[in-house]
Amino acid sequence: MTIQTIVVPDLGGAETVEVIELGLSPGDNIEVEDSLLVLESDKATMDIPSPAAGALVKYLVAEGATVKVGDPIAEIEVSGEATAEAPEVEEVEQVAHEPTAEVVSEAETVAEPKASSVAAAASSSAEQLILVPDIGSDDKVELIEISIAVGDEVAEGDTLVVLESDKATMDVPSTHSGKVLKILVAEGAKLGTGDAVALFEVVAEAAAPVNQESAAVIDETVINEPVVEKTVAKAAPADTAPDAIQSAPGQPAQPASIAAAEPVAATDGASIYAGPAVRLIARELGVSLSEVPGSGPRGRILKDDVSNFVKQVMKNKAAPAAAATGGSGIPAVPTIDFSQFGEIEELPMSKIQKLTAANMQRNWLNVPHVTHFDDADITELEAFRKGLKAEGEKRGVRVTPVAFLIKAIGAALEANPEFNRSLATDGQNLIQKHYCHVGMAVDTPRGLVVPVIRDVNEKGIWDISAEIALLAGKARDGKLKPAEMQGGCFTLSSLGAIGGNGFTPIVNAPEVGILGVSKSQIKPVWDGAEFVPRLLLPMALSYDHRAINGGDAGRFMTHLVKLLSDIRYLAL
Ligand code: CAO
Repeated sequence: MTIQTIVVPDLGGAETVEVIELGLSPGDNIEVEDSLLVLESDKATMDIPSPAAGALVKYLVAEGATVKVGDPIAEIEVSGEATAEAPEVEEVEQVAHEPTAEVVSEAETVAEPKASSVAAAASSSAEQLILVPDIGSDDKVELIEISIAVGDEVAEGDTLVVLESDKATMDVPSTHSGKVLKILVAEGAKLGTGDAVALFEVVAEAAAPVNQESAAVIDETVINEPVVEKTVAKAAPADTAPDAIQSAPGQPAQPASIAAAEPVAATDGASIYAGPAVRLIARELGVSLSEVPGSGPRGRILKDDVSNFVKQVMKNKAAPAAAATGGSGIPAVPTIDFSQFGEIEELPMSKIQKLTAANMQRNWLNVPHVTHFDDADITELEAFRKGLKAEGEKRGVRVTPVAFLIKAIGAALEANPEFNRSLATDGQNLIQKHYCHVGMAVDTPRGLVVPVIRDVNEKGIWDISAEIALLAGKARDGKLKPAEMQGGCFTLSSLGAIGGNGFTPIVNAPEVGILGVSKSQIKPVWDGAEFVPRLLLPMALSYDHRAINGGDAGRFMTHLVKLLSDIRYLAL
């Protein structure tokens, strides 16, 4: 068993970088050039490829650690042919601890061009091939604009060229600072990750190892080939030059995939702030990273973000109606990581809340709603109701305006049978009900429930009042039986005890109408001679416009207003 210690390769100028992703677990098999881990400088994200095939023994760093060139980062148990080169492995371990001294000697074993490379490193400048960084896709895309010219001084991060896919345009930033010696592409060309864009003259200060690699790569005969492949072929053939592979400090910085350093709100994969391993996972899972909120530093998308996003999507599919995302072809509400704005807490929804959410969404999406408003003058009704107080106490029954509303609704339904119908699911028929059960929305700590008072037209105010108290009590105690919540023809939602001038209730389908009642208030009303104070009850009647016409609603509401304004009509 031969253990090879992998060290941080040349970073193309960056002195220290952060370990942002450890993509493997101990024991995972890894091939040459597979991503081992991801490092990030303040400018770029770099995928560090494995220089050897084998199995990961362990990482020697943790996510979040800061490392520099030559630092040991992982141990690999090298497999097969690579194991035969055990002595070289040992050497690498030394290199890991003495990077500066060993870089040159290791680099000298890399390939023939090393002599000229070292010479280049010794001078004040060197040639550097500039490649297309990771564009988030394996496809080649069209070059639509060249933003540099020969002779230009270009800073790292400056736009070199603009690429355009069928989805987006993307600026390709320069991975190095330097002077443009040669442009290797033409507008209209198709480019992909790793393709050469230009040849730069770069300042050589920290460039020795890079330039050794560059010198090996810069070859007029191969210049238009994807350079990543050339790099592998020349510097790291697993079976022909294992010693070169093990020269981790001399490995090129170029294979590192580079993503935009700043989080950019974008719709294309290229300008999304995510490392290559995350991009790979997203591609494999078919996840568009533009929809995934990043929880890493500066909004970087982590693997966990992708898996959480997938989990969330699956959950939403399992319970689509209760989810915050759309259905029926309606665009989904984006998943937001609210913790980026402040402290949050996730509260589980009760069963009732989930059911209510599902029902409300179903009804809101299925029913074309119209809401009709009016006020009922309940001055006399309230005077009468208050007069019942003493008798109510004797009977042990509290009479509230809700009892009169339910009684009046029953009468209005009888007089306006359009509201006591449901649409047949075949869409061809209406079902007329010859019974009159009225649902009453009850606000409980566990959520909204709607017990049903049956046959309201056969009951008087005392009975209805007693039933309201009984059902509301059961609802609040969570003791309602399913049968007590079924069979409603119409629903009353009274917020009168809570407050408000008005609201538009959502029809409780397959019912076709619902009455929303707000708080009664004394208002000045013109009686033909003067303004008089009257107690007005604001009411809103929402209805399903597939089953009910505006005229039907107007008649129903006018009838209701008449019944409540003069309750003697209720006795007729
Ligand atoms: N205007 C002014 N006062 C009103 C009123 C109105 N429209 N309706 C009721 N009140 C007063 C009553 O007169 C009573 O006061 P008094 O005891 O002084 O007479 C007090 O409010 C009683 O309120 P209550 O809530 O105990 O009883 P209720 O019969 O009015 O209501 C119920 C019962 C179950 C409808 C109610 O408790 C409830 O849960 N309402 C919320 C319904 C809801 O959540 N709707 C929204 C659904 S959509 O999200």
